[in-house]
Amino acid sequence: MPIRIPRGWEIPESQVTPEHLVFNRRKALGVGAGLVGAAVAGPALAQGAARALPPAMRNTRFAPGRDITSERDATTYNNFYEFGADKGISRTAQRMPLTPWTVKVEGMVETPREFGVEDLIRTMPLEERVYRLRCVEAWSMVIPWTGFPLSVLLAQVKPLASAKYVRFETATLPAVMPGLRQAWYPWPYIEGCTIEEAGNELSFMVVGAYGKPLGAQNGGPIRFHQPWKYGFKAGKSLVKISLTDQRPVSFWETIQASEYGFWANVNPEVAHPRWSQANERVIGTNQRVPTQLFNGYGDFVASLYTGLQNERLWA
Ligand SMILES: Nc1nc2c(c(=O)[nH]1)N[C@H]1C(S)=C(S)[C@@H](COP(=O)(O)O)O[C@H]1N2
Ligand SMILES: [Mo]
Repeated sequence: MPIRIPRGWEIPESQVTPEHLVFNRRKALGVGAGLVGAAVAGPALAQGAARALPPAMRNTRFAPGRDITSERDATTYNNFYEFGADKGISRTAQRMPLTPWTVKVEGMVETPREFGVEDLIRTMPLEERVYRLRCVEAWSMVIPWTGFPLSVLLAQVKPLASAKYVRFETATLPAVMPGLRQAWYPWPYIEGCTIEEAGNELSFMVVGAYGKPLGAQNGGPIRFHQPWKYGFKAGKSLVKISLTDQRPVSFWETIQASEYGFWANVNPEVAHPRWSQANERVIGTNQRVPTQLFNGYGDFVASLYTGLQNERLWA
């Protein structure tokens, strides 16, 4: 059989197939625990304030199948409209004080609570997950986040059976967020998901990246991430998480519902009204790679959507 040398623009097989996910999942189930591998960097200090993050084991159940994006790219190419509408907000965002910081978890719960992020970092079961991030703008990164499952946080407040949705609200700090002066935007930045999606094991509360406390530009000190959805679903710098029976209407949905819907699951076959979603630019490389259904996480999440084919699941 002739050896075929892939051209530069061709995609290695390993990046196309979700097989590695299936494999790791089986392996993880086989040994009973998903937490293996070496600890990442030890306690690290952010600039200025004494924020620390204990070492967290990498959970290899969620292998990304791609190289991790450089820390420099992930911390300097950002979407965070509260600080400005371009990608270069990281320096401006450093003005946001990240400590002390509290997040309320309230609404349709038995025991509403306000958590200090430093307390969450000390008490929650921290792990590192290397997740893909697919922006609706057709670029992507691979980022090692440190955090804990949203389900563990919600268990602390005991959601009522009547709660159907989770609503995430970002801080509004006019003194340090110049973007808020753009008064035509529907601040605060709101996002949401169903209670079933919130309970999925992939739904992750993020308090660190690259083994360090989460920087302001990435949504420090605490943000959300659901890697099978477009990145805009991941609310940054959260101050409130509410359980509700009303479907939250998000920031972007308010601006343009036809382009940014509630579900926003990644699907290469459903184009954005203004561009294709078939492939994505991998930040830090010259590559475009095919986009995968559910961003490659279908084994974990596809079952959430059975019976919902009448919903606009993909945009
Ligand atoms: N509060 C808030 N959260 C936000 C955004 C934003 O503008 N404001 N942008 C979203 C978008 S479009 C993306 S792609 C991701 C980017 O996260 P990152 O900068 O950490 O890569 O954050 C999401 N969360
Ligand atoms: Mo995005």
